[in-house]
Amino acid sequence: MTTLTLSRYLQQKLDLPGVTPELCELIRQTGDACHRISDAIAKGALAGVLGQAGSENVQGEEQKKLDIITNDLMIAATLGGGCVAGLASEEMDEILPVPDGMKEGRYLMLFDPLDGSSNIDVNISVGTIFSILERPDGQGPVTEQDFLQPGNQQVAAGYVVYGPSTLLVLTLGDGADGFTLDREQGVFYLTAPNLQVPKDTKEFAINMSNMRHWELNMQRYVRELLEGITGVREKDFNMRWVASMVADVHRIMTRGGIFMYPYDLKDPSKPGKLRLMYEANPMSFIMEQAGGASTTGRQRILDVTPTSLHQRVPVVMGSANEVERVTGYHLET
Ligand code: AHM
Ligand code: MG
Repeated sequence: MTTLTLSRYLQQKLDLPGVTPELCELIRQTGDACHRISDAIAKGALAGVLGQAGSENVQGEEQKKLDIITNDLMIAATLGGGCVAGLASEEMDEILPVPDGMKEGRYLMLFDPLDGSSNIDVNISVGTIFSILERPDGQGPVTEQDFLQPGNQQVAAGYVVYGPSTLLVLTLGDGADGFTLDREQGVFYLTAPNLQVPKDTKEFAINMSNMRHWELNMQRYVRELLEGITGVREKDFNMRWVASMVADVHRIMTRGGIFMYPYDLKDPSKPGKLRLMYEANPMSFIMEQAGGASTTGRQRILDVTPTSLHQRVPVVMGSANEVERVTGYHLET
């Protein structure tokens, strides 16, 4: 049984370039928020937290009560904690700078407080995703432009899966490590050090109901997977789709696989469903740190230059050889 707590783990990482006591403190604050979120989710109907809130977020999606509760918990744990200059969230139209009179820190945090929220009312795993950037040098109030940095500038990223147990996976740019929450103590313990995603796989995750809307190269790739052992791939593939990115990607972090939410022509104004800043960037950073790969189908996600806070991107991530194949098919056209 491991005894390394998240706090002590962070202390040990202080030798790494770019890791500061302030960054470690911000991650501890985020861990506390996720512990509270885990409690709220576990109480479910008993706490009256399920169902719709009756509002919409900036992207026109209906907000659940828990979307708002979890967003508030993330803000409460971090905004006044002295480590951030501002926050941005999938659930907030605008950035949230540290209010006047409160201590400003050097970091910017972006998060999806409740990923996979369509699963919440049916008691299936959901998650929280966060991405931490350093505020660029500058004076005056923090601006949206300060947040618009490519994913390769992230100093840390993590996700938490609220499943049968609550798991945090974290990277500080030195590999990816997994922690399990001891709910009674409220402490995360290191339980899965140095996660490694196998290069090859026989498992894929995609919402197949969109197949007719994909580009032809994506249709070709998946059709070949479905041909099985007698087809060009000469092996049988298995499919899994939880519809919570954190849960689908966590399975891949554990045993390999490929996760795709590709570009589709259903709504040409949206280049994919997932959000670059809150979902694709942090998950790509973690995936690469575990030896996996992540692209839009045409470009490494971490190299995409963001143009707006809530922008969407196609996502292909997981076992490196499989991601390379999908990307190769896209680049042929
Ligand atoms: P959300 O942040 O509003 O929950 O949306 C993102 C989720 C991802 O977790 C998941 O991969 C995807 O949406 C599921 O989409 P679909 O409904 O097409 O299965
Ligand atoms: Mg999400």
